[in-house]
Amino acid sequence: MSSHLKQKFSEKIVPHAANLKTMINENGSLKIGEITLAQVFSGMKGMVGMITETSKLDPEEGIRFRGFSIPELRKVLPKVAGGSEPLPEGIFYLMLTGEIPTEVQVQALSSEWERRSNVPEHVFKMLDALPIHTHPMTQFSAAVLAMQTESVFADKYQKGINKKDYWDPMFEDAMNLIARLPRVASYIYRRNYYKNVQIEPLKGADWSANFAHMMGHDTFDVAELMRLYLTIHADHEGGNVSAHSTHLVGSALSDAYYSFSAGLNGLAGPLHGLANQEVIRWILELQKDLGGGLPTKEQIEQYVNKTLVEGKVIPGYGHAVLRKTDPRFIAQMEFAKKYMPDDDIVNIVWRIYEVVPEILSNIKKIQNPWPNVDAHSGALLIHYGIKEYDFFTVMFGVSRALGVLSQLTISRAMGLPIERPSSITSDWIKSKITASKNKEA
Ligand code: HAX
Repeated sequence: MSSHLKQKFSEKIVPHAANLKTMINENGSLKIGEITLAQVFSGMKGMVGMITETSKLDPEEGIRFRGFSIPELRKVLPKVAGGSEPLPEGIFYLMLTGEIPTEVQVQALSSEWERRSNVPEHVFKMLDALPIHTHPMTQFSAAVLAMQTESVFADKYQKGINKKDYWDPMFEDAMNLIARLPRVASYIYRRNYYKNVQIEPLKGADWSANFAHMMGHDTFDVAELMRLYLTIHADHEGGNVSAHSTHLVGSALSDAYYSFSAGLNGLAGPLHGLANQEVIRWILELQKDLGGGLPTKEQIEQYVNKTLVEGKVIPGYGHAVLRKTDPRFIAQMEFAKKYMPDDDIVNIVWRIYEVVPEILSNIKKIQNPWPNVDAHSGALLIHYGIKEYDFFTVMFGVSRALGVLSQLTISRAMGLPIERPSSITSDWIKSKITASKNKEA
């Protein structure tokens, strides 16, 4: 065992997986839901179809990580000296083991990630070969894939490994990949926006502070924002596109690099993670079109209606599961109230929040008129000079790795099988409807 965390994970997961097997053997025929035709055509909303241990989303209350809400985690997870935001190392520990770590355990994890953070040279060469206009998310996903050369899982599988031990090399891959992500992401950032002038990592820093440092934004406040940002974006149960794609690809025993790269490709969609870039793009356009400064509520209202008439979505609003304001939005709002209450863009975000829910709730088809995590995040970054908004989803991706890779490791320990749901044709449905009508007649 190379680390305390690995030892702890193994002690918890091995008996847990065995207990689950017994539970399923004894209760496998228990019905936990019914599937309607409407659900099949609604992107499988509300269908229960997979196990995710790391977090659970409540439509009214928001996300809970192993039972802890975001406000609770901001209180109980370890922080740096003088800081008030949680270290994302802590949420990773929690998601893997179900326990809140101590400060010492979190520091040990920071040090372990530092030791594992070396990125092979070919990854940078590959990035440098891509045209500079390549979207940062494409670069990020390609870099993760290029690092697949380092997969311990793929290597062990080729050499022949017992199924019951799959989780061990997957744990190694998850830890190595997470450790390397800030270096890769900041390389892309500096390549794209700072003429490829790169900044060497800090020694002895936590994961978030080091990321901010390598991006070239080196103040205590930015490191605090980074800690909050990387904590709250980490996981949102299993059905969202990035988590589900990572899980699906991993179920074929593709290693962590293949699986997470797939997850990133899903995160890059504008209805999912890319919404954080779209929010800022939309706000900046709104501000420009309305002559700059802080627009009035009436002006914002008109602009929102114009966007809707053009057949576009209001980015940062709505959610497939949530039915209330996202607690991740609230957490960021609280941060902004503390650090930047007079910032123009932040105030536009707050004014949009006063206007949009009422407009969207008057549109019958929209299930959730409230803001999601992406409605606020960009404004905080811009305040600190991180203005390159097409990079924002990369930062989301760095955080999302914590959730989906801890679940991937758990999935291998639980021996979850290859995922293979059934699909149907519309002819099949028509014949089913006819048969049911004939039965009634
Ligand atoms: N603006 C305009 N129309 C919206 C809308 C919004 N913010 N939210 C939903 N709608 C529309 C949908 O496009 C859909 O219209 P059609 O039937 O014409 O296709 C209808 O309302 C019903 O949608 P829904 O059932 O309420 O929501 P979905 O589960 O289908 O979609 C989305 C959820 C998040 C994709 C949706 O709310 C949306 O497009 N929001 C804007 C983009 C966004 O902020 N995405 C980020 C979501 C959070 C996340 O994953 N972050 O990473």
